[in-house]
Amino acid sequence: MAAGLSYYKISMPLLTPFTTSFGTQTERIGYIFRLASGSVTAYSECVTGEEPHYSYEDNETAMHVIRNFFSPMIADLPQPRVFMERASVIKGHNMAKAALEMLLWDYHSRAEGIPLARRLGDSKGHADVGISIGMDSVQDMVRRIGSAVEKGYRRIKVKVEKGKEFGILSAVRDSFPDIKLSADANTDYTLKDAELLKRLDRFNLVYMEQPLGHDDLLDHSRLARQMATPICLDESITDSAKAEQAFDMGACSVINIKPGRVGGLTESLKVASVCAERGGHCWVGGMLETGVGRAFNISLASQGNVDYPGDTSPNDRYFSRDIVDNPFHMVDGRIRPNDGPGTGIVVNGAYLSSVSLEQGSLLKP
Ligand code: OSB
Ligand code: MG
Repeated sequence: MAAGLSYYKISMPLLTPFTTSFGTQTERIGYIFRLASGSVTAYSECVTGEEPHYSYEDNETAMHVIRNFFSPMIADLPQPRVFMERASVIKGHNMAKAALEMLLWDYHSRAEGIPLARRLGDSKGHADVGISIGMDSVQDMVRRIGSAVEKGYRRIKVKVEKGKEFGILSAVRDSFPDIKLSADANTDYTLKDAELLKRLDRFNLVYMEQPLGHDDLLDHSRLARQMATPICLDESITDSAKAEQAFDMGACSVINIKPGRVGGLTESLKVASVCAERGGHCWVGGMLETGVGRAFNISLASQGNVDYPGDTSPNDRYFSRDIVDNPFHMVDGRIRPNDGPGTGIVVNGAYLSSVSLEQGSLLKP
């Protein structure tokens, strides 16, 4: 059956600006994809943003490779694994690949009438939820953590950067001595900072996320040998082979899995298996997605071998109104994936168009 593929470049203001060591984000600007064939309509989201700060990909590099290389590969509606075999002729561009790979997961699970969480494998029926708190005045961070703890989040992660880590972590630990706490540096340190980083052991973090370079494993393994705090890798783990190497080298014991970063859900499941086989831990991260990308993350986070709480807050933490009519709700620090086929999200087409800067077609039915 002929498939129609459309894109929407959305711009949605965030309820609160989000500050990491690489900058402050005040809106989510990104691409939503819609695949329609017969009676089935599927959606996905590309997690790139306007600037290549988190990785080398951005919205326009993603659109370039999707328009010119990847979209023709999905015209015959292949299974996600078949698409990934075809897409492997293009090096990298994982976020762009993932956008179409996840679109096919949604498409095929909707066509078969099966919830994505179940089609992926052994779902626990819920995701355990943590929160990622951007940098702000220490006072505001402590206040926001208080409200997150009250809402029932199962793990609090704070963004840190070189020079601000002691101020943030001492204040947070003074107010909340017992919470499950982690810190994410988004690559702000080098191995020369090892002495400073070792002094963070006193804060009893469940792990420290991506302290060193975005493509480094070796220095993380050197740091891990000196620190009591476990290392969690985010940016450095771009596929399951990297995950195996990281465990072999002792570069980390925990992995933040983002389907966009590793090229989709097929590869995400492999990374989760590697973590389980090596006696490590994993959880599902986020990229401030709309309700579209969020639904994939929550289905993945509900898998049996994802054992730590993720950065998968409910929709209303990010946007005053999301583009889906059935946002997720957190109960007792958990979110249940939708029961309906595929991601189960109901996209509001009129609202999606109203928040779009641009829309168009890549494949005509
Ligand atoms: O490093 O995990 C990260 C957001 C954008 C880019 C990188 C990261 C993040 C987050 C936010 O931590 C997680 C979320 O709530 O979506
Ligand atoms: Mg991170």
